Amino acid sequence: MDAYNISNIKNILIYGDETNYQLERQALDRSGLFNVRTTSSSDDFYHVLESNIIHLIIFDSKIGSDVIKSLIKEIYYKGITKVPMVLIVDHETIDERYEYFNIGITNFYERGQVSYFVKMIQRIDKEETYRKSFKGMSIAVLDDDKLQLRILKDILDRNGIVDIDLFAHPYELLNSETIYDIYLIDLILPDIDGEIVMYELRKQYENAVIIGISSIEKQSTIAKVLAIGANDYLIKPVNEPVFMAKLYNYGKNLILRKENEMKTKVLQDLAIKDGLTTLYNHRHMQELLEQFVKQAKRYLRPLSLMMLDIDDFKALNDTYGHQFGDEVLARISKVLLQSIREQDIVGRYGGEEFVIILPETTAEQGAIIGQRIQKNISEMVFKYDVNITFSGGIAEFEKNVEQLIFDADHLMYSAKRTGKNRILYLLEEKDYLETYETC
Ligand code: GH3
Ligand code: MG
Ligand code: MG
Repeated sequence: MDAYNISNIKNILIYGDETNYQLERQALDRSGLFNVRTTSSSDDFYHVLESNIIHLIIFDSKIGSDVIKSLIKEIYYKGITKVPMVLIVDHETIDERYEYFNIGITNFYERGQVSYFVKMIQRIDKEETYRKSFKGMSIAVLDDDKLQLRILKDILDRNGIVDIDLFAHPYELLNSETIYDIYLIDLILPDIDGEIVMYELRKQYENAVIIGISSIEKQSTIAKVLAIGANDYLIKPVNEPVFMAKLYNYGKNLILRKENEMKTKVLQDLAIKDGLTTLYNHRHMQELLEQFVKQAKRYLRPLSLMMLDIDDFKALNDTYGHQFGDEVLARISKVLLQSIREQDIVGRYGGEEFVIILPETTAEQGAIIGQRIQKNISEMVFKYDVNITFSGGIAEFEKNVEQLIFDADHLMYSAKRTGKNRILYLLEEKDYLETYETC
């Protein structure tokens, strides 16, 4: 569904004596998520790292901090890509852990909490995904001081962020058509104050991350910038680790928000679409029809409704199986979509019944679409030399939704009754029995 579900951690390398982390090893294997290599020789360790892609390294603290330190030093020395590094700890103090953290250990795992072990790795994995997405964020930096621009760009470059645009004048940024994820705004600028720039940006982009950067340390200034809608305020010269950590946190929130928006969209789609054909479902078509009827009424515009039902579909299912029937329904839906005009809306009304809303269309004009559908369906080639035909009815709006559906349904029934494989529509004054025409 989305990029956030792709896992980054597949190949894991563990350094240490396996008898000390048997349970953890088993948990990894049981999860079926990872390929695990273990070693307790430094030569083998480097060899594996150099000849394989490893996504996560786990060290067992039982092998001693000196060994671990020299292994990590060597990793950096050899220029092996940085990956998350977990340390299995027992009773290490905070100070000891801090020392490990400083040499590059990213996560600590308390030996024995096996049920948490795989979850922790999955959490690291997710964090890696955020880091990757974060590196892809677009950032605008606005500062009239070229040196400052360069300093900030260097920091961002060093941290793997590539999508950076630099602006030396506020109007350049305000007139830019590009929408950025993150805005870094200097406070003192020519012509307009940075505060006003931030205010304008916030007005336009509710969700953007806006950070003020300035050498002004006055609390009242900071308060004002934050009140205007900036997410944060940093004092120059920025401290790189703090700056990046803050940026990462804001970026992560942005990613989470986008992720949620995407999930909501998927859920909304599920609620209005039919799973097999991906056409709108009955309920949604009903809602759309009501909206279109309102419009047609208000603006006195024509509106037609086409109902279609596949002929003898039960027999097809009975002969060739339900699975084949499903394939036919899915393929027919695509052809229906290709046969309509841009303004028309097609939905699956029920099992093998479809409905098409034809805005700005009289029944007579709708008949042209009916013909096209019949032609396109008749040209489809199916397995077993099966031929698919439709019976249908096209009714034009007169009074209300119920009348429209009733008329289209009635015509469809007449089409069935008079031999199937035809779409009927009413010409003018209706007499439900006799005045219809065939497409
Ligand atoms: P008629 O020409 O009178 O419309 O006959 P028919 O057989 O098409 O109509 P009937 O209403 O008797 O049967 C409809 C069949 O459509 C029965 C049902 O099994 C099949 N059907 C409904 N929904 C699905 C579906 O999602 N997949 C498949 N494979 N078949 C479906
Ligand atoms: Mg039916
Ligand atoms: Mg049918």
